[in-house]
Amino acid sequence: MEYFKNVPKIKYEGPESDRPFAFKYYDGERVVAGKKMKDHLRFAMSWWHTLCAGGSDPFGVETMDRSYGGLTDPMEIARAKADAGFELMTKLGIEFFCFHDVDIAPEGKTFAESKENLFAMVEYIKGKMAETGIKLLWGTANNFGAPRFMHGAATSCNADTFAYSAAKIKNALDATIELGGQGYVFWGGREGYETLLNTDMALELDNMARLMQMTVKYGRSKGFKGDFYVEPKPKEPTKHQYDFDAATVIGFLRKYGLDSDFKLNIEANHATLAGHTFEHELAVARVNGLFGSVDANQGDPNLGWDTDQFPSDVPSATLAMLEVLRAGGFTNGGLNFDAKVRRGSYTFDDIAYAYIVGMDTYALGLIKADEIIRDGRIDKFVKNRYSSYTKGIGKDIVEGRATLESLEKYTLENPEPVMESGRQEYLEGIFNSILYR
Ligand code: XLS
Ligand code: CA
Ligand code: CA
Repeated sequence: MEYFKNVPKIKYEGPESDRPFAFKYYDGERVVAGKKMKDHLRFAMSWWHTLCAGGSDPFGVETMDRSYGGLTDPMEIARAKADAGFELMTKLGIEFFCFHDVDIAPEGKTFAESKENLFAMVEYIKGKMAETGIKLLWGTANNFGAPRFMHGAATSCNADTFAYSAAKIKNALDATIELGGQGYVFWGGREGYETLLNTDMALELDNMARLMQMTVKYGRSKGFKGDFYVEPKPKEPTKHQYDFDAATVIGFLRKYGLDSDFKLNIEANHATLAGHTFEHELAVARVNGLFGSVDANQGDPNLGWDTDQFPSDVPSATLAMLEVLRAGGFTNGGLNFDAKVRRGSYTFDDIAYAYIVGMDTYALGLIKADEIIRDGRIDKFVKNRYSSYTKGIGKDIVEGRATLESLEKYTLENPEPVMESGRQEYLEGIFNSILYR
């Protein structure tokens, strides 16, 4: 059965094309900065937003048909979702997908039944992957939706919930390994708290690390060679999320000796919720050697929550792709569209339009980031700005020869430092002139 009936195989037609079902900038085979676009961008479809979310919000029911033509049996629906997902990815030329355990298979009445459903769907999806050549970017467990997770998962006050979370992660990781996944994500979910009046923060943090340590041990023993990721987010659903932002997560990973197995999965909308820019979070991951993967989406500057919109902001995508290129590109990671169509965009056609604009936005971001690097003026400016560290007293500082005494002597013997302009507006002008030429 065909689900995206109006959607043809999407091809690159160039910016002049006025056909809606066409790429204007994304040309997977085009070589940019030494690699094919598709290998730079490694686009992934998010199973949950694309195939499961029906557009409900606190004020209204679902607007989108996710019964796949009126199906009622949960396993039949699960298979229809897989069929629809692979149809969409094939039509868009998307080579990867990401999932939570409960996205691909319905929960049963017991844990054992849920496990059976999960592995039945793993077999089904494996067949689709073999047919299409589409791969798994990363898997994860939804340890936040059900009532048992109301006080958190690894950070729950209830040890039975900790155990349940561990059991779910074991199965989600087994499913990821079985499907050849290149990553496994921990997003905080309800790992945080509402009030210190009922919270033992020290125990909760230790327990969160304990579950990650167990996961690494188990995964490596099963031959998983991919990356584990933590995805920072500052709020939603809890008031204080333990994985607030990249810097907080890096401190946590180092404290608990997890930084050689874990990297970061940076989401654009989570960066802005934390009061950072997307590129700031990517840079923090990069300079700490923990850049891993990206959840590509965007928030709304006028709304203070996680709107998970499809990315259409080209300047932001350009700054993000500059960071990705500076990090040396993706290895196991990629650009997962953790994004959903607006509630009013309720048709299957809208999903295709959303992916097209997202893919075009990142294609343009990549092209422009490469042009900025090749133009060289911005990099040259930055290099020159720090040139005082390449000679004299600056060289002594960075090479470890300076002491407080030697620097006092230097300061006593020399005149007041002479400042140079930071030239922010000049640099913003260069950025714009490359973006809009
Ligand atoms: C929620 C997160 C979530 C993770 C995977 O805000 O973005 O979807 O990416 O659990
Ligand atoms: Ca995400
Ligand atoms: Ca989000």
